[in-house]
Amino acid sequence: MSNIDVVTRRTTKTKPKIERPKLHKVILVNDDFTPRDFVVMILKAEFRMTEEQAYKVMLTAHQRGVCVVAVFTRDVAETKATRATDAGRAKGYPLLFTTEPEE
Ligand code: TYC
Repeated sequence: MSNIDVVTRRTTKTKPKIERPKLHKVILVNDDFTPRDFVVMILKAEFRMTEEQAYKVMLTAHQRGVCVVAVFTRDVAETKATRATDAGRAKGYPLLFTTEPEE
């Protein structure tokens, strides 16, 4: 290719916009019926918490009404909240985990 053939192309560079997926909180809701030990057991099993972490989260929900358990992408948060709520329901407890998007 000789120099005379060299053409200048206009290139429009579009910067790919990679958005961070919004994180969602899993929230533990207090009730008057689910045994404390059962709440701790579910927190350990579903959210991979230590006994100490799970106890603190359970106690915060017990005293304040709700406690943020952890944050995940929406799918993971919803799946974990549903599984944990269903585990309570299977034993006849009204244990409830909800999700909400982080600001
Ligand atoms: N309040 C329950 C009790 O006194 C224990 C409990 C704690 C239940 C937290 C739910 O999210 C909860 N047995």
